[in-house]
Amino acid sequence: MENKKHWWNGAVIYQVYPRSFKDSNGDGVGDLPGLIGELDYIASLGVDAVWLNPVNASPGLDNGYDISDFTAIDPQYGTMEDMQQLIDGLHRRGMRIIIDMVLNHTSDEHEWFRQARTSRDNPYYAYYHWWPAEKGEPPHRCGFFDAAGKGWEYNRATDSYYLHYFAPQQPDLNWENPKVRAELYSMLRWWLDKGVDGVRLDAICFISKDVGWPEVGPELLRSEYQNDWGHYYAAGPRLHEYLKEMRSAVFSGYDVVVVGEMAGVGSEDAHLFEGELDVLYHFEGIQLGYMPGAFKKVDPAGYRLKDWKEVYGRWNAVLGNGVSAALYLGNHDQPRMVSRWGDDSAASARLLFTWLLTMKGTPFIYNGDELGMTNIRLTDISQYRDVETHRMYENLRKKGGDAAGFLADQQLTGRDNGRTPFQWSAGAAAGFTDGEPWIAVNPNFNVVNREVEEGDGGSVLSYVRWLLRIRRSSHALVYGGYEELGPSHPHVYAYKRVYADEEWTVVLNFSAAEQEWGRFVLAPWEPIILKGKVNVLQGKTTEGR
Ligand code: ISL
Repeated sequence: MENKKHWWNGAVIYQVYPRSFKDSNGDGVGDLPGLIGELDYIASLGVDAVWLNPVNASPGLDNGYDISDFTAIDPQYGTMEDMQQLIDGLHRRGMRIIIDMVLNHTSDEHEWFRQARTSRDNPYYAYYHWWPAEKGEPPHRCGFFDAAGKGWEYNRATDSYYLHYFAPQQPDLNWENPKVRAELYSMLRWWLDKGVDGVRLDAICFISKDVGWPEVGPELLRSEYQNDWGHYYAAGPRLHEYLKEMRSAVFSGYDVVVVGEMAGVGSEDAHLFEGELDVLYHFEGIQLGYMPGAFKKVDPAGYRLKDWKEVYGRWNAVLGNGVSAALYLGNHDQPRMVSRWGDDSAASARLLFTWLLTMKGTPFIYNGDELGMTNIRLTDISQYRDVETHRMYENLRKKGGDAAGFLADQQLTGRDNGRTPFQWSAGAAAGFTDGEPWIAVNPNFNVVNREVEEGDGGSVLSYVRWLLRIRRSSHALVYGGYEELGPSHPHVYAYKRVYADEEWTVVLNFSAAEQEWGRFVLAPWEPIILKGKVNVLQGKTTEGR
């Protein structure tokens, strides 16, 4: 169903991880002036909006997802003036900006928590969730980034435990408290008044907790929540109430897009977010190929294309009801797209982009993927910077687990794979910084980089630009219906996109071997795009990076 009411219907969003994008002052950390200097590059891609990962003041334990001041910019990224320049610079180039808002938790260095932890009588105590020690041990909750895997941390001054779904340094806000909600809403309005065009709400599905604090034993977790805490956390009783309230208190007054990061939410519940979110960033696709119930462990059999088709076909069926499903194959929490779903080759990158930009939904391009950047595959724990990897490693070591096996898994799944510096050129540190980069540069930067790809009509970069142009010129690829063709082929994904008398057929070989599909013989990783009967890709996909 067509819905062109808002600017984001049909938009393609480019995600910038500022820490790794471009450094302007030689401290090895990407920053806002660096990013501002590259806005022409971003505009040259042909995207509509930028989603910027958090740049708020933060001790940086989780690279900015631990905010200590919501209305200040962290000095390592720049100033509020830089932020305003970024907003204006994007607008001048006809693009929008979506900022990242972390509302499920704060940093333990946020003023609210500093106060809260001093005494049970402090007014900020009720801004967080506590379990008084006189009641004994709190019921088990999982802490994703906790070295013991625990979601409660003891605080001596108050003789109570506080809840943290992520690291102990990321205490969860108590949304039950109307003061907390009012503060967050006015903070959001403050940002929207600066001219930002949307928000990506981090881990927003976790904000409502069952404050009866039921025991969630392994049996219940298995039977009700697919053995995954994300599903339990996303099933809070007041989630929809809060999202509706936030919509009416904040977003309804602005023409902004609301993207919700929704781990643990399935397609069967997508319709419930109508009138609450505009884009539902679900995890069902990105989690394919992971072992059920084993956080960040890959299934040795890999993912199967039949499951991929099933997931996206099912989500497609819930589209068009006012909430759009995000399409993404990588982000700052994931390994590189081309390493995860392809084989690191430029051919596989082009194939994946063809799907991303011709499928129905809201596509997100993660910075660097447009160059075909690959996993770095670090070999030693000391090379990792990510709190998740370190805490999982500590946890495993405590239990005497298989450290070598863990490191092998991290080469496939570790978040740092997607966080290495953007590869601008074959120069020192890939042209990212004049200093020492905060995390290692992928050694393939001399072949995979923007500079060489600019000059190569067959590069991944050139292909992405071309595809974005094709997409923009077509109503069918953006708003058209989606119909899967030949669903039983194990390696070929084919579908039609139709709008009025405009019809496109996309045939994608998701394998490194030749495949037959009807009258076509597809080369390894080859995409075919037909507009009516015309093959628009002829000669475009055979060479180059
Ligand atoms: O819950 C999960 C799995 O069941 C996680 O995937 C979780 O939803 C995801 O890690 C949330 O990510 C976001 O919030 C984190 C931050 O570290 C990530 O970078 C961010 O994208 C904590 O703020």
